[in-house]
Amino acid sequence: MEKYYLTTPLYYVNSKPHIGHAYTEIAADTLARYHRIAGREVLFLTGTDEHGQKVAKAAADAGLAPGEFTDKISGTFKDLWRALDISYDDFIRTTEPRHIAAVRAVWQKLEKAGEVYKAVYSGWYCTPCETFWTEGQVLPEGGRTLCPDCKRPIERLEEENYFFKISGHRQWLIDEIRRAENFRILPDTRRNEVLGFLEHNALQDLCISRPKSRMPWGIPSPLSDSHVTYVWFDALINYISAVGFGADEKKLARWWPADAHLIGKDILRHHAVYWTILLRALGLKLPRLIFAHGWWVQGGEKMSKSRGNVIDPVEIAKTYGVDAFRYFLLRETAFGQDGVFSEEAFILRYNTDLANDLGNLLHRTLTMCEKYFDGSVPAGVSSRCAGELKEGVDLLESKLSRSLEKLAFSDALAEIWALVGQANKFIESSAPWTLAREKKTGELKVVIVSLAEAIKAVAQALWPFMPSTAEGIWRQLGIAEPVAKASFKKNLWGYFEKGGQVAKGAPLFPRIETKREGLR
Ligand code: ME8
Repeated sequence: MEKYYLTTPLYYVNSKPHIGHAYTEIAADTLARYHRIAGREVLFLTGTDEHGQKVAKAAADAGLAPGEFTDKISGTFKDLWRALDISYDDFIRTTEPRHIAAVRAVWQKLEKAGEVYKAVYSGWYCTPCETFWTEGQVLPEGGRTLCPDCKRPIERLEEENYFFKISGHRQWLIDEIRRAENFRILPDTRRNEVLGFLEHNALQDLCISRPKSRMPWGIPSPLSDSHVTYVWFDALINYISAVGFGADEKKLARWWPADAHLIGKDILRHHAVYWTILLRALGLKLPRLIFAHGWWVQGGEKMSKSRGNVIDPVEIAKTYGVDAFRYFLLRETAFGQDGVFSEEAFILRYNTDLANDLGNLLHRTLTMCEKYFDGSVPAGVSSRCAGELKEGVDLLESKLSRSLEKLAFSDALAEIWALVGQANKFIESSAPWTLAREKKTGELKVVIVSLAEAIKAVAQALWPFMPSTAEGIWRQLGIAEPVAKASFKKNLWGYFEKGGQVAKGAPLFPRIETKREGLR
């Protein structure tokens, strides 16, 4: 069976998750579900990044020992993923023994290969970004020195550390990115950003440790009792520690390289430059794809807990439903671009796309099944007697796979909604109420069967995005879930040739009339 290994970033556990984290997770979940029903064996990895100065500080602020604090916050991520129907296969925490062992194995392998050395690090450090900055990169402002990325104050460090030799890796990486065969960076804007960085900067060897005396909350280096691993160097290794690096060669060979690393554009360089070079130094293949999506912004700034401009995904999902939330995030903006979350925009999409277009299509169709055929999809309509929706149904799966191959979630949803729109128009143009009045039962049957076939196809295509909605539609159409999932690739017209019994339920998406108090 073909495999598909996909990962999300490991989120810092300095505070509970917001919609930015939910976004990456929902996109990854959609992709994982899509590849599963397309017949692949999927490994969907997510988890939490638990070491480093930022987390240690958050624990101290909360008055808890780091381990106690990270257990608690890591748990809130797991709870949210459960609430949002995230079907991850593995959740890795960087404090787990399997990960710690792999990080230590990486240190040892690099040392053996002569890739690490000790020297004095003299430069700057940004704790919110957990990033080292050189003198030339930082922003001096009014007597303070700011991080060039997040624009917050940073501290000066002068300490003995270990370095990983990366300066000689520039040219092959540029060549690989340009070739874009086995290793791709998407979208193109991000690929160009990485190429620009590599072409205009000399690579500086990467500092990969912190002195234990200053920052004890990290994985001890096997090379020195007085150093722990720099948090980014620790965290990136998760993508191989979870698949057995240093412990289970067979598992590693089965899953590596990753098919897709989904990340936000904030951590592109760490993945596209430092991670790829580390892989090369370890003799491992590069991932097939790094996709850096855009940000949810609020008040012109990236939504982030430390800026205090976050929206709580739990609240949104509780108020409007998990699937509506999943739909909005993936439909509203193209995956590579930034998006603005507003409740007005959310309600508009909900009422237009979900309540009106999709909800009404199902409701009207099932009402006609009840009214004209005793609650059934009538039998006896040959699949050769196609009906005008057939072409849209036949093409849906290939359109979907073309869009999802590029992680164009919004386009994929637009394709599905094009069929929904076509089906709604078909109801108007075929006027089944007239056919019923004029007792044209044969024609009426073709209309109802066509609509049932189209809705079934819509639900199948929708399942990766909105699993419980799709399952609800199958239930109302009287289709068993395993049958619907198994037949995804052969999403063929003709399922209702023998008819079927429907079970109309409550509307899927009751209209929202008023905006809730208190949300922006
Ligand atoms: O960077 N919009 O963790 P993190 C969209 N631990 N996505 C957002 C977002 C926003 N406003 N805010 C966060 C780290 N994200 C490291 C990663 S990986 C080995 C280590 C999402 O908790 C997006 O995926 O800061 C981003 O890259 C990630 O959360 C950063 O999460």
